[in-house]
Amino acid sequence: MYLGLDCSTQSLSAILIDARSGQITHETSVVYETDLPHYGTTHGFVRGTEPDEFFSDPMMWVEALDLLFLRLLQQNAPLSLVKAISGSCQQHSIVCLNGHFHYALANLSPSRSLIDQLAPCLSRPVSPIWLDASTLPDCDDIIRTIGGNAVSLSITGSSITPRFPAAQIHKYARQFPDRWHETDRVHLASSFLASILCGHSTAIDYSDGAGMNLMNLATLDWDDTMLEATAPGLRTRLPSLAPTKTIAGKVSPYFTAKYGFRPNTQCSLWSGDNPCSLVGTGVLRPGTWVISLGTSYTHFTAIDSPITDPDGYGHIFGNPTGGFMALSCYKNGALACVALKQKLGISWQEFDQALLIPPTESDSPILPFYETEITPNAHASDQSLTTPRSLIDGQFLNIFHHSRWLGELPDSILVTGGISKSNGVCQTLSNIFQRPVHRLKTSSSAALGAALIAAHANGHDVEQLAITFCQPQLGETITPDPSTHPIYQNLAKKFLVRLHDHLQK
Ligand code: XUL
Repeated sequence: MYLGLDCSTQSLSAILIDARSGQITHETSVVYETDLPHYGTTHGFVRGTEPDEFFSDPMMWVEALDLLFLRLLQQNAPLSLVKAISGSCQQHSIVCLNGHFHYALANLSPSRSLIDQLAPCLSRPVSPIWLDASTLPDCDDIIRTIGGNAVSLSITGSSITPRFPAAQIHKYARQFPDRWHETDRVHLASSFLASILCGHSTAIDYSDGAGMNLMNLATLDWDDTMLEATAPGLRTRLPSLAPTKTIAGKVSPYFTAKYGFRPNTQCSLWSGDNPCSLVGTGVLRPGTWVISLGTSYTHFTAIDSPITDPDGYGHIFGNPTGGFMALSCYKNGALACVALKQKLGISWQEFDQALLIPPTESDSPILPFYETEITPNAHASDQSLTTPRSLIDGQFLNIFHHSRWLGELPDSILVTGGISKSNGVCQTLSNIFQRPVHRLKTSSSAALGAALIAAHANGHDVEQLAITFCQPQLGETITPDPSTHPIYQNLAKKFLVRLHDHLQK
C-alpha cells in the first residue's frame, strides 16, 4: 500500500492506495478553516497588513499532519502496510528555519505533538503562499540585477514572478535582515513536510524546485546568477535538488511509535501540487491538456523540452516522471465562483443549471477578476452584473487566450478539481475549446499523484500505475456543441477588447 498526502491551500488530505488491486482504499482530510479554527484563517490563509500579502502558518500544516494521521487510525487505515509515502504541496510557499531544525527533527518525541517540538524552529512565523503578489519592488530589483526578464525566462523557465520564492526571499531578506541572518535553511512547503516525515532535512525535488526562479533548467542545479540577485548567502541556506522519485529515507521513529508505520516505510521526496496532479491525472507524456478547477485554476501539460511563454505568464516546471511540464495559473478560480454563488444566494445546482442554457451572440463575457489576477497581471474588475454564464465564459475565454503559447490545441482535455463536478462548467469548457472534455474518477488528483509517486519510487512502473488508477469516468465525456463555435469566436473578440481596455487603465 502507498500513501499520498496533499497539503493544499485549504486542507491536508490523504489517499491510501493498494497498487496490486488498483483500489483507493482510504481517503480523509483536515480542513484548516473548520478543523483548526484557532489559526483564524479563511479558506486556509490570512491576509497580511500590506495589500496583496497572503500568508499561512506552517505550524497549521504541521498540526494538520498529526490530526490527519489520527483520523486515518480512527478509520482503521492499515498504516503498518504502507511501503512508501510521498506528498504534494501548494507550490512556491517557503518555510524559513533556524539551526535548531536539524536537531529537533532528529529527536522528535512521540509523547509530544509535532507543533510543540517544531514551532521553535521557525525563523519566520509565517509562510507567504501562492496568492501573494506583494513583491513587485523585489521583482523589479531582481530583474534589474540579472539584466532583464528574458534572462530569468531562459534560465528558470519563468519570468520573475511575485509569488515565486526568489522574490519572496528577496523581500524577507530586505525587510528583516537580522531574521534572514538567523535563517539556516529555506525549504519549500513540500520539502519541509517531507523532512518532518523522514526526520532529517531532505532535498527539494526538481519539479517543485523549478517553480522558484532559482533553478537552472539546463543543469538542474541552483543558478548562481539567480541566487546572487536574490539574497546574500542563499546557496548555503538551500537544500540540494534531486529527482522527485528519490527515496529520502525511512519514516521517522516519531511516526512508527505514534501511528504504527513500520520502521522500513520509505519516504520519497514530495513535490508541488501541479506536478503531482500531472501524475495523478495520468498525463505523463505530451498530447493531452489538463485543466484543474480548484482554488486556483491551472492549465498544464507534459512537454519534452522547455518552451517558454513570450508573454511571461506561463511557467515550466519538472515532470516528476521525467521531462518537463508547462503550466499557467489563474488566481481567480473556484473562489470567484463561491463569491458569485453567495452574492446571488443560489445553490450549486442552480449555478450549474444556469450554465446549461446555450450562449448567444448578445451575451457579454465579463473579466473574471474578483481579485487581482496573475494571468494576465490585472487589477480586480467590476462584478456588479456577473452571472454564472458570464463568469464561466470569462474564465475559460481567458484560459483560451493565454494558452496560445502552447501551440496547437490537444485532441482532448481532462478536467479535475471541485468545480469540474458541474456539467454546465464542463460543457462550457468543451464548447469554448471545441474539444471533448473527460472527467477523472477522482477529484483529488494531487494526492493520488503523490501516492503513485511513492509507488513508483518503490519500484512500480509508473505507466502501468497511470493505466490502473487514472482512467477517465466512463460515460462522462462531454462533447462540444458545434453550433456554439461561431458564437464563442465572437465572444472571444468581445472579451479581448474588454481585456485590452482594462489592462490600459
Ligand atoms: C502554480 C500555483 C498554484 C499553487 C496552488 O504556479 O501557484 O497552482 O500551486 O496550490
